[in-house]
Parts: sequence; structure tokens; C-alpha cells
Amino acid sequence: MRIQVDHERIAVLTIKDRIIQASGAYLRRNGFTEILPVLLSPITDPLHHETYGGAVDYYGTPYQLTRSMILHKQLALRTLPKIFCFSPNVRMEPAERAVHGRYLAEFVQLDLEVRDASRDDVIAVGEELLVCVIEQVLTHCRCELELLGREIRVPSTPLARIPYNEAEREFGVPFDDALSATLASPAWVVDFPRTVREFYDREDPTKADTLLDMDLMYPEGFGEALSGGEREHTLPRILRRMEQDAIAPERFRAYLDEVERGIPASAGFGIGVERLTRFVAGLDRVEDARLFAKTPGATQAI
Ligand code: ASN
Repeated sequence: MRIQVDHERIAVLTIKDRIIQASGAYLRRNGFTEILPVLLSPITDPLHHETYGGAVDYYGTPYQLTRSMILHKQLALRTLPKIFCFSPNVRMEPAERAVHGRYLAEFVQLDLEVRDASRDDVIAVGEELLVCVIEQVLTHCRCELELLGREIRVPSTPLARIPYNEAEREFGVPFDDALSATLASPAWVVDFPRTVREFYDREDPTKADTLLDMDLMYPEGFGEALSGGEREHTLPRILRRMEQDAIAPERFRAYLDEVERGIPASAGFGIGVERLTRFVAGLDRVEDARLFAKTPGATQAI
């Protein structure tokens, strides 16, 4: 057998390996415990945008392939105070999303959640994590970055925070690509309107219809990196949010039963590992950041 040597691919996967190693080490140093992913469950993230499919016949009951582990993260915090997980997510996005170069039907997010934390707390974790990952890649993957022609700097923190309304006023909606193209350093977008996000992100008690949540935007047009926020954790508020989103509570019965028994207040986020690799390695398309990539709308042999 003749093995083909693809130096660029090796460089990208080496950088990705370093990103995984550095982020896991950073989180463990900071008191987080890694939990293993859930792949199948009667409940998963409803998401706010349309994805389709993903149901599996599980002994005659429809189970979902995980779209994100958000609901399980909340439940896991009853056992452990700070958790993270390299969580495979399946999101069959509409085919037209492939043009953006940042969607994969199957990807991994580094998903974390902290009991009794505020948005500011997890923003600080996100910034330190990003700085640590970039420092580690610069230290250990100089040759790989050089081979890929990528120059990347460690961002200075705290990163800028841009209110959602401001980004919308300046760039319209969706603003991800346009905003990201103007940034020289990663920046947060904060305070999303309730109507554009899922029921689990917490509404600001002092500002109706505004959420205590955030996205991180990469600079140079790489687009969205991460989503997260503080969470709703009481039954009446979650039921109200589901009603506002026209979600039948029956769909989330098992989750709501657990919420009724009590889940902790928390905040957290999930950062896409392939998108982070794409940004750090400076790749045109996210599918170059993993093996066996599945782009929206296309079927693959493997
Ligand atoms: N993981 C995200 C979060 O923690 C949710 C998502 O990916 N939709 O908020």
C-alpha cells in the first residue's frame, strides 16, 4: 500500500490535536471535569433555526441524535459543579448553508457549563481558553503554521463586547459575515433578543425580551465561534419561554420533569472545535478541519 502524504492535512490535524489537548488541560487546571458525550436521547436542543432529520427509531420510540448537549449539561450540574465535554453534534442544515464554508452536518463542540455562574464568569473562561489555545499552538505548532502560511496573534483581553442591537443597526441581520470581516480581533456579541434564541438562555430580569447570552465572533471573516449564556432553570420561566416559542411541553416532558425536581442555575457555552481549528489554521473552509467531513446538502461515501 502506498500512503499519500498530504503535508497540509497533517499540519491542520496536528494543530487541531494541540487545540484539543490545550483546551482540555486548561479546563482541568481550572476545576472542570470532563464528561463523556450523549449521542442519543428523547430530548435534544430544539435550536432556533431549521435543521431536519436526526430521529432514530429506538426500540419503537423516536430518539434524537444530539444537536447540542445543553439540556444534559444542565442536568449533569446536579452531580458536578463545572463540566466540559467534547460533544459530537449532528445538525442537518439546509443545503444552501454550504456556501458559507463554516457549517458541517457532523461536528464536535467543546461544550462547558458552570453551576451558579454568571455570563461574565463564562466570558472570562472563554477568553482565557482562547488565549491559552493560541499560545499553545504558537509554542508547539510553529512549523505547521508556517507551512500553512498562517500568522496569528494572541488576542489582548478583555475582548470587546458589541450589543446585538448595535451589530444589527450597522450590518443588518444576519450580521455574522459582515461584522466578522471588520474585526481585527475576536469580539463578543451580547444581549440577543429573546425571539432569536432558544428557551434555555436566560432573559435579563431587568430588560424584558433581552437575553443574558453571547456569541463570540472570530475576526477576518471567519464568523461565529461560540454561543452561550446564563440559563433559565425554573419550571414556570421555562414553560413560559416554551409557550412564547410555540413549543409543546410534551416534546420536552422528560426534561421538564427533571426541572421540576430542581436543576441548578448555571452559565456556559459551546465552541465548535472544527471552526476553532479553521480560524487558528487560517483555512478557507471548515471541512478542511476534520476527516470524514460532511457538508450540508451533500452525501458522502464514508
Ligand atoms: N452549546 C450551546 C450552549 O451551550 C448551545 C448550542 O450549541 N446551540 O449554549
